[in-house]
Amino acid sequence: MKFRVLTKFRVLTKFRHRRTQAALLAAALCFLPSLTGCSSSGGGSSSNTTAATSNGAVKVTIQNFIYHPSALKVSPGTTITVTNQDSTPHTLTANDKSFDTGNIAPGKSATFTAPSKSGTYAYTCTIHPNMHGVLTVS
Ligand SMILES: [Cu+2]
Repeated sequence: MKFRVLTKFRVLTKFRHRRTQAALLAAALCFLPSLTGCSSSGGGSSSNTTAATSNGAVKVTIQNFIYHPSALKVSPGTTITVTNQDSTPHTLTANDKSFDTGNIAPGKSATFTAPSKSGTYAYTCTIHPNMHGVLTVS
């Protein structure tokens, strides 16, 4: 009886020892991805900044609730074509209402004319006010 208890205890300690080893191994494995983890982030596109344009065709694409580019520089009176590549309608509407595409259905395009007055015009989507862009006329 005494012996039995002793072996049982031994098995238990052996098992415990194994568990701590496993825990240490797991901790070591968890530590490795944390070292390399920071390099896999950064999904934002860097192409969404200012686009210098001529008087030719100026295009804005809406994709994933983002205007591409979100900052656009054009000459006064330029015609700008806005294409909606999302599956929900969007607008491109100046905050001061100086231009407005109205609702653009999914997959459709609309045009608007840049103001004749130089300046910086912030615009948004009236359906999704968290969408923003800036049109610079100069
Ligand atoms: Cu929208």
